[in-house]
Amino acid sequence: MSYFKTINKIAYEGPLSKNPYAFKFYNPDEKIGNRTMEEFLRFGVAYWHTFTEDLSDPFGLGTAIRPWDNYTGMDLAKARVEAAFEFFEKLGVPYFCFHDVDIAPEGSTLRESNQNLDTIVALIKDYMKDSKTKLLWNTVNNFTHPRFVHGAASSNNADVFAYSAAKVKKGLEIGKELGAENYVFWGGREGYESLLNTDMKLELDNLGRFFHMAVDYAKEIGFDGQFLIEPKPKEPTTHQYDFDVASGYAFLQHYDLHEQFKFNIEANHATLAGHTFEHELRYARVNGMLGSVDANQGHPLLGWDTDEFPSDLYTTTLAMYEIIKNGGLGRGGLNFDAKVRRGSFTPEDLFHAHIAGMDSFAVGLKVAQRLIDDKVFDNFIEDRYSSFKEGIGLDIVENKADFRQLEAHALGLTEIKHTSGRLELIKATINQYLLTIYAE
Ligand code: XUL
Ligand code: CO
Repeated sequence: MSYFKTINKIAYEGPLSKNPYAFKFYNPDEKIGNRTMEEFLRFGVAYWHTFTEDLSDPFGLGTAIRPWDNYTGMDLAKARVEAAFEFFEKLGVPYFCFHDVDIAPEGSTLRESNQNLDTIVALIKDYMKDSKTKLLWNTVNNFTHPRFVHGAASSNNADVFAYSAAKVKKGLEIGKELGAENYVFWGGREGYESLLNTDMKLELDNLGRFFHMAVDYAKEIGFDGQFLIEPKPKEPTTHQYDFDVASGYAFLQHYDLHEQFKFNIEANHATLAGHTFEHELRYARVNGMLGSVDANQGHPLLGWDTDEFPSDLYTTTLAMYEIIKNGGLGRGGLNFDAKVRRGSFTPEDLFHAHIAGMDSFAVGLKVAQRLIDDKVFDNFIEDRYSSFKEGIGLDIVENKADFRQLEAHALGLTEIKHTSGRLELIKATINQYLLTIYAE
């Protein structure tokens, strides 16, 4: 049975195409450097937003109209798998991602939930045999059910810690079974609402213990996916422990987990933390911790996670700049943790949204590669820090200077000369690159 009958395989038709069901910029086979766009961008579809989500919000019921709406229970779960693989095939996307509860309904006991998962995982495995689409990462949802009211691995309740561990254990087994490239931890309830009733030290220690147990179990069963922490500062909790990359990195180092984990960086989470997307990518990159990306964008006027499909080319360019400088994403990818707007409720909108996101990142990739080839930032930055290439600056970076020597240098200064930061020129140059990349 076909769920998207009216839609054919999405092809690349070039920047001037007027076909809404074609890529204008994402050309999977086009070489950028020594990799194809498909190999570089490693796009993934988020199962929850595309197949499970009904577009409800805190003030309104779901609006989504989906071809699998007339099914319920396990039949619904199976229909979604069938629809998902048709969607992947038509979009030509190399990866997908899911939480346990996205693919199979929870049963009335943990045992029953696991049985439901086994049935659906077997079905997914079957579809994967004939599909080029692989599993970028899976995770478990340890935040929606009321049992997680006080947290999961950071709960005050040891039974919930155990339940959460059992779910992650199953998640790792599923990751192994389906050959997941990564396993993600997003701590939706791993934080607190108020310090007045919270033992922060115990919660952090328990979270550290939990991650160590996960690492140990993965090793034990031979699951070799890369472990990723996805930072988010707030929502649903008031304060989440994996606040941003910097605090997450400090946590990982403190609990001696930094060799086992990298970060899955989400654009909208970065802005919620008061950072730009590229700040989070840069912070992870320069510390060797950039693992994967949840590609979306927030709304500048709203203070919550709107999870929009990426369309801002300026941001995709600066994001791809970081990713190229990182040498790509390795086992990671660009997962569209993004949902269509509540008003975009038709199945066709799922295609338009992904095409928009894929095209936006393809442009970002091309422009960023050109900026790098032409050393637009590199030349500016090298020049700007040239004082560290000789004299006292060289002594500083070679760890040869001390406070006495620096004082002597400062006392001998008659004036301090500065050079312009040239920010307006740099921004204008980015605009020029953005507007001329397809002009040739
Ligand atoms: C929530 C979020 C999650 C994670 C996976 O804000 O981003 O969907 O990506 O749990
Ligand atoms: Co996410």
